[in-house]
Amino acid sequence: MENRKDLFSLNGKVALVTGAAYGIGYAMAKALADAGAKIVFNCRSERHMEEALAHYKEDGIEAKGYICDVTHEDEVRAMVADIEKSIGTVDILVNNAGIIKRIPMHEMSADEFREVVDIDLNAPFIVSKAVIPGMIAKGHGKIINVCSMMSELGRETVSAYAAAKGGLKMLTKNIASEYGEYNIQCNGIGPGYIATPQTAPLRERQADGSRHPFDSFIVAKTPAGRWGDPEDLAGPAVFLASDASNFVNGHILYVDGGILAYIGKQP
Ligand code: NAP
Ligand code: GCO
Repeated sequence: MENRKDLFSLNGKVALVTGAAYGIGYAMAKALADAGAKIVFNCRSERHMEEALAHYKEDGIEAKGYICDVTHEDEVRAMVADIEKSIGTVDILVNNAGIIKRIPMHEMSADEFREVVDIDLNAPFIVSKAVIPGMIAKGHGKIINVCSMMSELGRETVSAYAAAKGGLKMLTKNIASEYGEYNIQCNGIGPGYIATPQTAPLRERQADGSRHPFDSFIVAKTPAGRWGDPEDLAGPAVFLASDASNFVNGHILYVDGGILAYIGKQP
């Protein structure tokens, strides 16, 4: 590294952030753009795409968007081929797209379980598989998988999500193991409880105007004493996408305000 000031620069890099129409994906994509990367993203909904492109433009970011369901390998391969043809090899992949279904396991259908695992675990395999050949040819690459506290812990009603995110932690370690020799680093980011549409049901005000019990529970369990903001993921994402992390591989970086370290405040 000639000049340490370039350690976190992403100038000249192409970053694909899946599911970056809003939420954590949007915040990470904006951070990567602010560090110099050219942003490409995807989602399934035309309405989300239109709103996202307007949001990126407002933020001064010339993002390219694709309507692509990450569980459909043919759509993913076509998207990556078009990116490589029209913009360049994908240097940075953030597997962010994900869903959750909060259903007691004994009431969850096998199809509902499969849908969560398909998006949260199978899709990161599909998208990573699509970009790795280009990264090998180019001699470098960064893959960042958005894991979760549920990569480490379980709780009621999130069996499919925890199984998927636990598997994603191990997929991260396996990609790191299999492709490290090609100068590809694969790491995970594990957000704590972040205020996005995905967690909105856990923060809804009660009929009497009081806080949702889960909202109060999370604030008490988090040393930082607050929910995370998507912006809290910006710095960790740039770190794992940049030369600053070239010898970090197979690591899950938890961005959780300390919740995984803390037994919780006495009621
Ligand atoms: P979100 O607000 O629900 O956003 C999810 C994004 O993924 C949307 O852009 C959605 O757009 C897209 N998406 C969903 N399924 C897709 C598919 N099959 N193909 C393409 N795009 C798809 O979620 P979030 O809270 O930002 O979470 C983002 C990631 O962080 C997820 O992997 C989540 O599991 C993880 N995470 C979240 C938290 C948290 O507290 N919020 C904590 C830890 C980890 P469309 O619906 O238009 O496709
Ligand atoms: C839930 C939440 C969590 C968060 C996140 C925690 O219902 O428990 O949605 O799963 O989304 O994954 O790291």
